Amino acid sequence: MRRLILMPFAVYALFGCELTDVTSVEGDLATNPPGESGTDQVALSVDIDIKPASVNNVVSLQPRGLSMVPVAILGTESFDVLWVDVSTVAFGPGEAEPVHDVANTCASCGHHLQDVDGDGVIDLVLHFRVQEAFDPSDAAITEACLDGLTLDDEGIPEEVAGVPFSGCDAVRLVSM
Ligand SMILES: [Ca+2]
Ligand SMILES: [Ca+2]
Repeated sequence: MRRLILMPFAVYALFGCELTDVTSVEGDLATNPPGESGTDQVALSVDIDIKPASVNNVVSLQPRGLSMVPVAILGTESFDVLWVDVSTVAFGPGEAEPVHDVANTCASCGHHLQDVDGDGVIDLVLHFRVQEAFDPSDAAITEACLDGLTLDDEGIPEEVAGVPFSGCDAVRLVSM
């Protein structure tokens, strides 16, 4: 383990460049979650779908109203969305919190379980205020990420309880 940690630093020192191989590390963790060491804080990689009904994922930055952007955390065989601690979830550069007020402000707000991609595995749909997730200065970004923690409850496999997770999806911000 020590060698694994030291090597990237050695490479960094030699070439002065940033390592970009994070994706493969996360991919490995998705199928082989952190084990006995317990100190590994690299996030589990999850799949998310910004605007589940949309492929282009266009989000309007128009500064009016409480426009919401839905984001689905996709469940898989190795990641049950019931593990998600919704209170820890943050989305976008602005790290917006999911909207909790289901009853009053709008019918489609709050979060719910739905199989949005039709793969037979339940997904978790959360809603975020566009203005909290994005700022006009973010207009050029092409990807937005969501992260959070899993619950640390009984019934959740120990290796995935109370651990960070993260996922990204393409997005196109428009200001008109
Ligand atoms: Ca989408
Ligand atoms: Ca699904």
